[in-house]
Amino acid sequence: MHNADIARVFGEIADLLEIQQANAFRIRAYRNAARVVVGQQLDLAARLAAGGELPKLPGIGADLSAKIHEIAASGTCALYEKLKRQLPAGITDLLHVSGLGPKRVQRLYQELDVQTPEQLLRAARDGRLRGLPGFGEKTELNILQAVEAQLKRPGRHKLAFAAQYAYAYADYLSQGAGVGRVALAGSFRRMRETVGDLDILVTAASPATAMQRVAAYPEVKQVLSRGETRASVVLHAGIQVDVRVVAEECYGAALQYFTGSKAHNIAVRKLGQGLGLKINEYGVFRGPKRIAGETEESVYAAVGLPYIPPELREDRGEIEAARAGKLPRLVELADLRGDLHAHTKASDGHASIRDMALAAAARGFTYLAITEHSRRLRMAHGLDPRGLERQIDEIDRLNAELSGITVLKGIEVDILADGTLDLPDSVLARLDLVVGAVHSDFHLSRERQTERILKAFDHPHFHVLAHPTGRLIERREPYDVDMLRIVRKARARGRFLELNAHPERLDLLDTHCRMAKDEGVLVCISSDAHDVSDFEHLRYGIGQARRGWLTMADVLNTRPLAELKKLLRRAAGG
Ligand code: DGT
Ligand code: CA
Ligand code: CA
Repeated sequence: MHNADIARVFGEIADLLEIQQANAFRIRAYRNAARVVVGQQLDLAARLAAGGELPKLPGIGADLSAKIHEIAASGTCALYEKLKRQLPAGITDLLHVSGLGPKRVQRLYQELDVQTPEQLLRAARDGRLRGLPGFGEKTELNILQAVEAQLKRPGRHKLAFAAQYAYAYADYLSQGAGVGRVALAGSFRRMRETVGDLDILVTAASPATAMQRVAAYPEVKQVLSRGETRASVVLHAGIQVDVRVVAEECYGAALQYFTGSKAHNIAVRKLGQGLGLKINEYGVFRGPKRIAGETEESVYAAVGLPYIPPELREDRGEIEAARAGKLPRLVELADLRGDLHAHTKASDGHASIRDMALAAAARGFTYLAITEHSRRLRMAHGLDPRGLERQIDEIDRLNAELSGITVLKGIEVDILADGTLDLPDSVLARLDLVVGAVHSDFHLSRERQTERILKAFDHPHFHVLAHPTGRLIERREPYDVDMLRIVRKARARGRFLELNAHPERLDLLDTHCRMAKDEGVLVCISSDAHDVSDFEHLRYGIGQARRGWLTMADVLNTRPLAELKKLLRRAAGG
């Protein structure tokens, strides 16, 4: 049991309670517990198993603590089992169909006995949804399309979810007798937003001993195949892991090979062929003679290239750029000077402004923008003008007292369907930073959705477009917009695009980052933190930015505060 497994049980409990329309506070308590548990660095189950105590966790009292003990020990808890007896297993999958909330899921179950996405698809195709109260023909069509899209998607895992298992397994393997190096390769190393499976490379004096350890890992549910130097296993979390054991001198060639992407490898091998070289996972060969392979650098050098960072290895022009000496110097986590999107208790966050600011300062940040939701988002306790005015005053007082970090006054204001903003100009004018976001009317036509955002860019106080496509990874498709028009308008008006680093979002997409860079629009990499631990999200945002070829110069929040303020003022003036 890892933290993510405990969190998954809490998340399922919250989903099931939600379908039963239980008390909202109770549901929130379980959602909060899931979030807090998954955000812990310490492996809770391991600590308990070793006879340790649970650390104090925010919002987790005696009852939830007892449940953590129960789940850590047995994989489940009595409440979860009880709820699963009341509702069919798998019904929570329906909540992940875009456009279906708990009320609709319950109605579908009660009226049509729909329990799975497949059954939902059939019911929608037969036109049985439109008769239900609150559904209608248009809703039926939207649900049909959403469920079709969901069923078509191959089962991939979000990067941040996979990371919990990846590092734990790699650690375990590296503690084996005679094990040299352990590296995570594949799409995980390339920081793709989702991974199909994990690929782990191990060097070991004795492959047989290493292989035994691979299969003996307690998290392994099933061994799919096991040879002398390779194995594929499935973990209890449902993730497949491919492990390869190679000799120490092959490490570089093997790492290069198993990092991929396949398309990148094919292009590198072709370059090698042109030079009379053969490249495989054991090394680079001229005839029978091995000329490189100990390090990745040596493999690239053999074909006349500098080292190419894994995030670029997609055969999207990186080889040509490398040949021409034009590889970008990619942005790094340490380049960020601050964060421009965070929530506090005042809307749907969980910490005070002060605690968020101190946590940001502890990471070495010199500024943090507080950007609560605006009033339209009632579910998230969005602020009305008076609430925002109060927060502005609070931030002024706090800034007078804090040193080393500046709290910027911001908002994540809803862009309404007609392109106007959800708060009056008079209060927006008092802010350092206006982040605008689409949180409603996802189904507008491409033309109208694009116009809506372009119009928001014309607003005199607008700065940053938050999570520009609105997609939720593996859960909600992006809304339909013309991104090139948006990028060009941002350029013309001096606006910025956010790369939201929340593990569910990673939005801008990598290709859009590159488009923004090519068009000269700065991207800000933002955590969307709802708690002090959420600045960790930025790691994944940086990965996505690097996949989008961004350098330090392409990123807004690598700027020192004074320069940032100048850029924001210029945007507002333009
Ligand atoms: P994924 O797992 O779908 O997220 O994507 P990858 O890139 O991790 O793909 P995977 O796990 O099938 O293979 C890992 C790496 O191994 C891949 O990126 C490149 C290398 N590889 C796998 N199969 C081949 C192949 O047939 N030819 C070459 N050149 N490389 C391969
Ligand atoms: Ca893989
Ligand atoms: Ca694989």
